[in-house]
Amino acid sequence: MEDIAKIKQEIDRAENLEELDRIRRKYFGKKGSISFALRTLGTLKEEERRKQAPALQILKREIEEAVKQRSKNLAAKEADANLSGEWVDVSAPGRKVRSGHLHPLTRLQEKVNGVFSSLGFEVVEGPEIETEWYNFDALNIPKDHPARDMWDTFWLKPESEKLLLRTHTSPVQIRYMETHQPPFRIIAPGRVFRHEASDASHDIQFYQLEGLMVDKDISVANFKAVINEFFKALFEKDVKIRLRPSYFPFVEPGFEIDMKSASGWLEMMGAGMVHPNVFQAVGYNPANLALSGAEGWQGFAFGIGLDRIAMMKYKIDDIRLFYGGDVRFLKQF
Ligand code: YSA
Repeated sequence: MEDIAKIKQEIDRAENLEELDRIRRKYFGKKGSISFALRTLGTLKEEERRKQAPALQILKREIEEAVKQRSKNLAAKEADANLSGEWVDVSAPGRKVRSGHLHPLTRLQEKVNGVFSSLGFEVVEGPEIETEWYNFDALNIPKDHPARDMWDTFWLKPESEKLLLRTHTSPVQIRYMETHQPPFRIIAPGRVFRHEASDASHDIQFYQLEGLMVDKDISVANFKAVINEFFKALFEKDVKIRLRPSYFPFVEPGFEIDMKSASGWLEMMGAGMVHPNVFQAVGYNPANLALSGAEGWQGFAFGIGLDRIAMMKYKIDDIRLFYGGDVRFLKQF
């Protein structure tokens, strides 16, 4: 008991955690005296061991408890001391937290999706890696057809598998029609890739937004109404657009839509009335236009160049700025 009292005093006199740990090791470390006494218990004669063991256990428990208590007190003291050394200057100017924001093309895509949603279009998606069938054949562009040159293609290895990075979002038309029945209206935004020289209005990757509306008695007039509404809602003013006759194998008739800018007309999208061969490729019965079309399906489709729309909306004169990763450019949005 005398020992216990002495050791406890020693523990209570420890002025910091470091000193306390030194005392703890003195008794409980590998070579500590209490550890040693406990270890040697086994070497004592039975009678002697019976006498000493209970006292030693009491000593061990009491000292451990005393160390624990002192450690708690010292830790609380040290925490207080640390806090009193800290202070806050409430008059100092705050540190500004810099917040990021969406890329201008993502913002534009969200806006465009919103406009088409308000016109009753559902947003769908398709894969960026496509098969030759969806990117070309099902769209009435057979092998060796000169129209394949319009979509300079990145083919994936091994070439025998005929996989490619989609050159336009039009394959989503086929994927959707294969699993859905008309009437419907959809848009499919996404990234496309072309193996072509880049300049201020062309890049090797860019964003398109496919649109497709299929129903009975759909005409170019419906397309014009939708597209006029789209431009008005997006630019929040009347903008000048024009339809130019053009050729895409998956539409008949086909056209391109240009928008007037300060520097002249800029091509924004391709479009047209879905070709009967495309409807046949997905198992739809196409309308016979010669017989007024009442029995079959008709539809219009379009593919908007989203980067070009963004260039017009945000007054950007070089498409490559979108992909340069220059923070000085991105910060302006
Ligand atoms: C046509 C008829 C339909 O029924 C449906 C869709 C289409 C569009 C067709 N799939 C297509 O890709 N046409 S396109 O080659 O003329 O591209 C469409 C739009 O993408 C262009 O009007 C232009 O705005 C944009 N574009 C084309 N090449 C580009 C580009 N934008 C940036 N960089 C390029 N290299």
